[in-house]
Amino acid sequence: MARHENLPVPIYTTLEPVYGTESQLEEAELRFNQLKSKFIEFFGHSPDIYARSPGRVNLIGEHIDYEGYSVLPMAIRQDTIVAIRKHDVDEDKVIRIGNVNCDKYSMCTYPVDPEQEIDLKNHKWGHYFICGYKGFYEYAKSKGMSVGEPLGLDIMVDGIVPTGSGLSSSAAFVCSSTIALMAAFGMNFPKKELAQLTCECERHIGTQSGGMDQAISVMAQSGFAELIDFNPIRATDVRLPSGGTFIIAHSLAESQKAVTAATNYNNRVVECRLAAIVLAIKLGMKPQEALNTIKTLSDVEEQCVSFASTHGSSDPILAVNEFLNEEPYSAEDIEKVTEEKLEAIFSNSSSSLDVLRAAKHFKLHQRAAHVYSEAKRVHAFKDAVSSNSSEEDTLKQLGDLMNDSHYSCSVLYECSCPELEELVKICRDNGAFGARLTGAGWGGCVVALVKENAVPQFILNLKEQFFQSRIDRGVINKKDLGLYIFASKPSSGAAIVKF
Ligand code: NG1
Ligand code: MG
Repeated sequence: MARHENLPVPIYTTLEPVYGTESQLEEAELRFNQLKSKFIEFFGHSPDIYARSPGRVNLIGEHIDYEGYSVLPMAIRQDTIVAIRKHDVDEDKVIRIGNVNCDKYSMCTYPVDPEQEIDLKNHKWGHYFICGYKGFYEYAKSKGMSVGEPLGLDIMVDGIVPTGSGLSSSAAFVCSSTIALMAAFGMNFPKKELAQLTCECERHIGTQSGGMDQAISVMAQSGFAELIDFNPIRATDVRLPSGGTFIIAHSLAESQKAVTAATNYNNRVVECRLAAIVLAIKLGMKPQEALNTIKTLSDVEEQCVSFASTHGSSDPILAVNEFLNEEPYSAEDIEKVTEEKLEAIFSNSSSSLDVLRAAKHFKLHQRAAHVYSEAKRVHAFKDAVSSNSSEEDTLKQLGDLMNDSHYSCSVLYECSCPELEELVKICRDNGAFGARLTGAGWGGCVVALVKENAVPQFILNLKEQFFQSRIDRGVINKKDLGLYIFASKPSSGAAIVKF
């Protein structure tokens, strides 16, 4: 059987194969109809074609995709749909991007030049489409495909993945945009190529992300979580135990990753790189060689093998314990080991230089300890799912791994926040097997594993114990509660729809 990362994006002429249940299908039909009417109202034409791509919840494996380690997410039913029409040669050469939610997201226009720079100082929602636009042209060019002179485009977007919640609304938007463009040009790339190119092009927004979100959005299969490996990208179906349900709940702290990158997300990417370089040098590599070859913590594993002869194990956590100080490092401490200025190490990455300017110190031991232990938990999770233990035991094991993951994110990686801590505790107090922050953190959602038949009561309890006080204070509207807490089944991945 062909592995699905090698297949192209499926093209459907009806919505049934995409939206699993009857109620989802009804909702989707409404949304597609509304999208089409808005498109005609704004642009005076029907769209040529549609693409959709879902958000995701990461079950385990946080902040390790950019270090080269496998992660285990599943797609959620909430997605972004993009309708597109390519202009004729005699029409105006401009990209117009509208949104069905035009009160919140006003129309954006951009030039058609695929080499345009994205104005990061002036963040606009339409920038995510332009990421996909640039990515599409860069990819086509690198493959020698002829796409002709850039033409104008009409775009209309409908996204229902909650933003700033760690559920990857950004990847859903970038992937659906790129796939819509590809389809409008009559092309279809293998999913693993799309996952790679959308990961790279989302970096135009200024975060040095790994590839998890785009990979799962493009490659998800209904009914399965996926073990995603990188270098090369692969997706392996993981069937979850039937007696448990994943509940997603929003802490209502919005994590604005694009705005806080220098102190949060990109800061951790830089710390991991520095931890990897220092560790490799301590394990015997020449500083210059380490600077040239060591990009991620997974690159250091080879060095750890030499360590096994003296320590009886090549477990990188042993090397972290032996060689990385628990006290935070100053830039000078690190430069003594690397024999190179930090500014010089990161000279070709302006977002990393922003990190260096903002950082007071670097916690190399803690970040590396998180990454190496989290990488192991992903495989333990996958093994627990496929073990022969009773369902109850399996769910307990999965819950324990989720709790350990949260502890590591919170204490070692420091990407939690008070609202997430409160919500995780409430989930556990109400009988969840396990609960953890999901996505980048610093706000956004938690995911909790709950016994299937306890789900309705669990949701009621969370409403009472976490959300009610926020409704009373006017933070959210009671009628919107369903957006902030819901059960999620593994949903399907990206698709092209042509009616
Ligand atoms: P969010 O912030 O949830 O979209 C981010 C990264 C992922 C991964 C997680 C942490 C982007 C687009 N995504 O996800 O690649 O590193 O954080 O595990 O930046
Ligand atoms: Mg995102």
